[in-house]
Amino acid sequence: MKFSIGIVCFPSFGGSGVVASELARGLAERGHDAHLLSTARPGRITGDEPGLTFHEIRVPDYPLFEHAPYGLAVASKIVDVCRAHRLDLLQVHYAVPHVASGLLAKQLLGVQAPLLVTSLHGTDVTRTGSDPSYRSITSAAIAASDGITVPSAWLRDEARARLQLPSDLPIEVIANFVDSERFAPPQARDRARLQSLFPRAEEGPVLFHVSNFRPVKRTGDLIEVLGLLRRHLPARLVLVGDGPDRRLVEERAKSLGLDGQIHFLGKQASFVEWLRHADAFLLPSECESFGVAALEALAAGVPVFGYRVGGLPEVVPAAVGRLVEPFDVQALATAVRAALETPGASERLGSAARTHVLERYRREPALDRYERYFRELLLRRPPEKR
Ligand code: GMT
Repeated sequence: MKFSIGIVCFPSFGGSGVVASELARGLAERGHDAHLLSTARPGRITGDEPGLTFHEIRVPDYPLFEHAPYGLAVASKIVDVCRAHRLDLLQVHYAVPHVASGLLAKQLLGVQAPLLVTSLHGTDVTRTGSDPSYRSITSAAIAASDGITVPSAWLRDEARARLQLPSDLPIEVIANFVDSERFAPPQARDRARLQSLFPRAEEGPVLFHVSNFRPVKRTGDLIEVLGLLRRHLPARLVLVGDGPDRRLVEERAKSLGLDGQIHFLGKQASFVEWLRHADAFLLPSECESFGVAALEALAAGVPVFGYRVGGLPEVVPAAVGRLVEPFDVQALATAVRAALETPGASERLGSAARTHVLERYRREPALDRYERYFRELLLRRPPEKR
């Protein structure tokens, strides 16, 4: 059964945008009619692809508005796209404010309305969605959705508790996935690729980090870990992404005299050519419902190190990296050092990481799960709506 689906997401450098756009692309490749709705093309969707149509959500400003009403622009675009393309399903990624926009659009569309599927991601449950300013409408709109997905069992339980969702409300756990052909280890790991980013530094292990540099990522800890490690090893750190804490990270590095040992690549549509030559990936987040960035590193055969928080233990078992007590920077540095100094340890973890990803997080089985889930929802519709 082929279906037409609208997928709403934030385009920003972040896991939910990556998952939404990869899903849209994958469903289009399988012959479904996919429509991606966002304020800009998400980084990994660079042009039109067969079966995949991008619809730009415009959020016009007006001097009267202190804050442009983004949620209304989203709802309005959904209505327009549904009227023009008769969508069967609408999947909104990140609940705030997308689920409320989706529900409003659904009510306006009446009998033409698609099924509404809400895909929760993380802070839409733990921060924004459970903030008193947004909670009533977010909880009610999630509960009124026709389907709900989460990437980890941990986030399912958090959503039930924090948003006080009915205990019998079905929530489907579908783990995030990775394109394991694109994120793959190199034929041979070649540190020189990364060494060229530090022309004046002596050769040594390279740590890698990718994020949007929001406070939840605790990016300052990266610098502390680097400082602790450098008492023993000539380690360096490569950073991908940008965001509010970047300046703090740069200042802290400078104050510790580590600025020559870190290299900021900034926002990159593709960074795997560097990532796959790294020795370790650091993700010292305060919380991660899943950790797509960790998954991409594991797929590239790079072991992951971070704190035992949220859904990360579901993605990073001990065989593929180390998660330590939150927020013990010393323990984190010790774990990384042990992997780098024990002969063969980093390679063993990296090779187990690749196998772990191929067994559990490949793109095609994840697309199968989504397809199956969407079809089940569609088949449950009353006959007059099919
Ligand atoms: O929830 C967020 O903070 C944003 C979101 C994003 O768009 O990057 O991140 C969440 O969703 C990702 C995709 O499912 C997960 O990999 C991240 O772990 C999760 N972030 C948090 O839980 C902090």
